[in-house]
Amino acid sequence: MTIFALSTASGVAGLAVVRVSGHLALTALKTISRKSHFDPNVLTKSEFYDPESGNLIDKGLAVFFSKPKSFTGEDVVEFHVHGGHSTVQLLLKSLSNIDQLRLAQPGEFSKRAFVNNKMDLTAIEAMGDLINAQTEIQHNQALSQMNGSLNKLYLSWRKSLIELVAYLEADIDFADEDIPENVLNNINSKIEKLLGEMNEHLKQRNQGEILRDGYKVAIIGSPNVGKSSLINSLANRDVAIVSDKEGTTRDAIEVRLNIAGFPVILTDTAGLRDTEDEIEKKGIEITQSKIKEANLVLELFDDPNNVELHENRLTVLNKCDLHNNYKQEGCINISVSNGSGIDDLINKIAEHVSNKFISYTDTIPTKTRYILGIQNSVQSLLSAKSIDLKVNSELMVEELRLAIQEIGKITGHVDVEEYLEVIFKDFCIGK
Ligand SMILES: Nc1nc2c(ncn2[C@@H]2O[C@H](COP(=O)(O)OP(=O)(O)OP(=O)(O)O)[C@@H](O)[C@H]2O)c(=O)[nH]1
Ligand SMILES: [Mg+2]
Repeated sequence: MTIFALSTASGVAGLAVVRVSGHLALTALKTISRKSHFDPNVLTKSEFYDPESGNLIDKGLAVFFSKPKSFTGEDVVEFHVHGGHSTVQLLLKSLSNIDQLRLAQPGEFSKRAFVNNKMDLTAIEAMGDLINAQTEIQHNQALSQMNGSLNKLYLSWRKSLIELVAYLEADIDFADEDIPENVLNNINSKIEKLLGEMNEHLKQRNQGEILRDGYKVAIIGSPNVGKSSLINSLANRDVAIVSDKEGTTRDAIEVRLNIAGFPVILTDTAGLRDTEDEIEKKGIEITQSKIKEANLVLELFDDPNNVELHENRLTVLNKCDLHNNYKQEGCINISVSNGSGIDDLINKIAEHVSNKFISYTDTIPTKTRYILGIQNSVQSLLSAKSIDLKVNSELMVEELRLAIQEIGKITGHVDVEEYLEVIFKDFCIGK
């Protein structure tokens, strides 16, 4: 089937792009444009007509990409028309009236790109991340992954594993063949090397989580120190109720911010104190769990005499305006009321989050799916390592196969034919 859909956001806009993919894409374009020829890759001015009524839909531009040189790997056509509901609806209706054409399902263009080997799964997922990226670092990460940084890494592991299996298979099936001694000796050290690389990669999962879910900063402290005032000030809008009554905030209130290009989630929490109030108690339990989850705890005080410095916490003294702009050593001194020190605080948060990315590379596991696949692969490699090659090489092959499968699932390659190819290529067994 040839599929079509509006590829730009719906709504009133200067332009809208409707994409068509499949063997009838060019036919659809010719039908609607009433033109008999389109050069591939050339944006061409055209009028578009409803084939049923013969009415003009719009004047716009069209481009045809001949397969396989297109996003999906199939023939693709793009209609560039004026944005807006009626034009787009008329064009979609005209397309749906053409035989063998139907509206695309969500993600169907990308799925076809994957099926036609235009992109691996990590690149496709990165494309989704790019579209959803809110901050610069998320953008950069998505772009690099879309351009194949992760795919390259996972493919290199997969290739090494396939080579290992190929060598071992050759040993099993062709025991008389001369397998170079050094190849057999190297197998364990190759497994060891892969394990090292995978574990190193897994260590960066924390960065992947931050990019995906945001760097979590919990604002905690006694009641009334100004936690809600601070979150409102940082968010630039009123997200939390502020009052001089102690114990105002009960639920945790989250705000997403972009700090120095990083996604940051700030959480305002219920003030910590002993209380008999059941609801407030619940709120304090939530605060405790937010402290555990947080990448950074920002502890707020409003009285220099109460300040306690905790390691691994950012200590902030608020209401400095009330203390003649008093400055406490070891604290970030701020006043939400007059705005002093707020920039210092933002810089400090930025410093903490960017420190997490000091060893940042563009190959970090950005999805739980990747992490699980690699963890399973590591387990299989550990089992393989523990097997004596001379006693049970078949079992070792089995474990390595599992590892290959796990990595293959991440990128979307799971093809057994590949082992055979390597055997024939490296060992000339067909003789
Ligand atoms: N003078 C002064 N007052 C402040 C400052 N920041 C907050 N306040 C006041 O302190 C009081 C408490 O502020 P909140 O932001 O509600 O405090 P909280 O920590 O969220 O309190 P709970 O939700 O009860 O835990 C309010 O009356 C604020 O106006 C400041 O920098 N200077
Ligand atoms: Mg509050």
